[in-house]
Amino acid sequence: MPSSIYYLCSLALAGTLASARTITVMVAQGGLNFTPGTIRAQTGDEVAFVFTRGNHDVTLGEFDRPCQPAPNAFWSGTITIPSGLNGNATFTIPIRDTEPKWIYCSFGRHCQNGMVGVINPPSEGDNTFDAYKSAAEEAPESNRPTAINGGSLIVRGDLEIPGFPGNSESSSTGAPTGSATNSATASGTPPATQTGNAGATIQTSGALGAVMAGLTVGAAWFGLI
Ligand SMILES: [Cu+2]
Repeated sequence: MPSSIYYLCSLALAGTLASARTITVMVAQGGLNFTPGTIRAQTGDEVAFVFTRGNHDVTLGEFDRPCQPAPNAFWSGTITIPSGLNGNATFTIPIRDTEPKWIYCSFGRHCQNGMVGVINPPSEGDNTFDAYKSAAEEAPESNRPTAINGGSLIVRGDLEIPGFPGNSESSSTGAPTGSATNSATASGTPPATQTGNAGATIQTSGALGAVMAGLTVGAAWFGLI
């Protein structure tokens, strides 16, 4: 009997692993939006936000407070990718429950201009993607957390993010792309280590958060999409 139980448990585990997905969301590929804007994910899935251009972020908000971060919100940090630069960044969050998660870009007035989305919207009721988007248009301002939180950031190619250790390491060796990992867990955030051969990975840390906050100010100074 123990072997049968073990077998069944193994089957259950294999089933769980097999069904976990990574759902890709493109950031600002065709304007100020997330594509798709409505994301359906199951517990155990991951959602990967891919940044390829402009100045953007992804922030966890709340339906009733559009363009404002939720308590302990996940935040990618402001990611700046100048046009013509060969590089991209991916911020991946784990999905730990199927509660609705309202998201927005806090850069400039992107949230007010429609750069919002939702993971697992309610199946009924008034809290819809369109309602959130409409309410965001009226939001007086956008705010964001002070540090990258709640996910892992992978940077690839020539993209330079101040304070991102993988970039300096890869450039100092002369390699076109490098691999470096820096893992440090922010308080209250379960670790989710990722590594990549063609990228550099970072977990949230207090020091990086401070640097990224500075980057946000710098990016805002440029004032462009
Ligand atoms: Cu944006």
